[in-house]
Amino acid sequence: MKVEAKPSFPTTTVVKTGADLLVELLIQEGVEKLFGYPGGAVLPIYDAIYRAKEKGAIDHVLFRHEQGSIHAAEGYARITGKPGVVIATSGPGATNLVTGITDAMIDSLPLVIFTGQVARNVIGSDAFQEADIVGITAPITKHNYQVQSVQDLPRIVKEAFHIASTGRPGPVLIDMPKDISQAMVTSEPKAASLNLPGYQPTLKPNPLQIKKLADSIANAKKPVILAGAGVLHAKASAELATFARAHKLPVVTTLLGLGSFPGNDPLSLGMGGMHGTYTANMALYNCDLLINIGARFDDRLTGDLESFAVKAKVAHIDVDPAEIGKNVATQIPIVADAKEALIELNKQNIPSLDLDNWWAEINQNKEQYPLWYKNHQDTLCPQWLIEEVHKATNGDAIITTDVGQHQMWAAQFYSFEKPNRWVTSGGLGTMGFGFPAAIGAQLAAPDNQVIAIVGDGGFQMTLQELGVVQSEKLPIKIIIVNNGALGMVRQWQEKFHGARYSESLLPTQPDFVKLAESYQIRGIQVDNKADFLAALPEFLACEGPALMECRVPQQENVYPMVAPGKGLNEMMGVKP
Ligand SMILES: Cc1ncc(C[n+]2csc(CCOP(=O)(O)OP(=O)(O)O)c2C)c(N)n1
Ligand SMILES: [Mg+2]
Repeated sequence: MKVEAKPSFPTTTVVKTGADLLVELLIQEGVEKLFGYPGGAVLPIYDAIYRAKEKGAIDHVLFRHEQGSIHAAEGYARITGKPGVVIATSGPGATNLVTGITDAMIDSLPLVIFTGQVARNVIGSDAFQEADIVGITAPITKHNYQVQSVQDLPRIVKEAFHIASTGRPGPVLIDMPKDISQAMVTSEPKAASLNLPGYQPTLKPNPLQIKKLADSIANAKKPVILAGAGVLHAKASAELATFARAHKLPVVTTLLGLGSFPGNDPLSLGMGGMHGTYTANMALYNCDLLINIGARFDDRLTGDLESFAVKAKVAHIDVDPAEIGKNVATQIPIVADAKEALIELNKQNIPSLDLDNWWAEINQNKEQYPLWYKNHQDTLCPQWLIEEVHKATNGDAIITTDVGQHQMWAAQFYSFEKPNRWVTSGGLGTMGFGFPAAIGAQLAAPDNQVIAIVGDGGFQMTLQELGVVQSEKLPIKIIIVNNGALGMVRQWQEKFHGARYSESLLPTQPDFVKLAESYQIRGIQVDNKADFLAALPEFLACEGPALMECRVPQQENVYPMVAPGKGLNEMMGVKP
């Protein structure tokens, strides 16, 4: 491929610009949707998008803020397993992506992000809208690039999609100086081949380690599986179910692992961790063999590490070797893709286990200490409303959330029976994630019911994306759990800061119904059970988008809870 240095004098042999080449490469990668926002440094790319869009070769969704575009791309990636592709301009456009990039990194979501950059000859001169996005994102991307020659573009794009979506998925950023996008490509580029000797994720488990785990299972009296998002990334739910059922193993899921194993299965103990079930946490505390499949022993899951799984031998299956032994000493490390490991485990000849005593202990906890809440007569209880949404959708809707109390209630009370129905910001805990993520999920799954369950606080961080719902005519349903507060902060202040509600109450709020209506979205407000039940069927069934503001009591707390610094065996607020 030859490159003409001076773009202003195209020769007759010019076939396309660097930007056209970029868009072509995206189409070759199978990209159907771009999530983005234009600006000076990406004008050539938007010109190329215009041409490709006219031919119907690619679609672009215009957001109202770059943060919205990247959370939507995360929602798209979570539902499809394919990289979400984001475009933003240099400087403020690029820095507006930083929260989403960090979110995708910690929750292992595949993204390929293109940022515009000032032309190479002014990089480092504090040029207009210049920001060192490669430097800024070095610790929050799986990999990043700045393109130095248009000839490198085919290779870089190919590598970026490969790195983002293989092994432990994550975000990859490509910084595109404007002169590269404008460069004239004078002959057809050769297709790039992958050559990444330093990046070879281990997918197949070591057979000796699998055998060691099988032997440990055969000898276990109190085994438990901890299923994390790695099971979902590896599309290994069926293999997990076969494994658990073959040996009658109890299954705890992490917050991000919800749906990797059916929440209504008798073998399911529900979610573990800070707001997990008492049964799940006591099983993690008392087990003698902990089989972690694709979870990263996050502190919200483990509680105090000093008392975490202290009686157990720990096996950890993870495609990212850096996760194994990071927080919890691990006796059986297995570096592998969760599906590959489960396929091998399912071939092992493990004698049938006698777990009757273990199950008796677990089932007694299940019976005596289920998730609970005070179900007041008429008051619209947030936990109850989530149970009603579950009933009305047969547990089949895609649920996205913001971060806070409503997120924990959704995790607790919308029993996830199927994989890829749950889109939440786990590791970073990003308020404002839920609504734009729902947009991405709906674009990924146009025929699914998508419900964004958001907080009154979080929704106000990204509600500008109502404009996208309006323009794209997306049938998203938005449920605002309005407690007039930054509820989770209020709860911690109540419990741990002497009920001094410092800056956590939201006494003034917009009229959410009018706000929705101003975007031609149906809006309704309810504040009691009867009105909620009367409105719900039509709300869910209506063809277009709709927003329901649910006024719930401010003082409601999320229970049970492992207080900060406490162990999983020290839960407060379990059912009396
Ligand atoms: C971007 C961001 N800022 C601050 C926080 C800290 N934080 C965690 S939960 C929460 C309150 C969320 O309020 P709301 O969205 O109304 O949800 P609720 O807890 O009331 O259900 C805050 C401020 C955060 N997680 N993310
Ligand atoms: Mg709130």
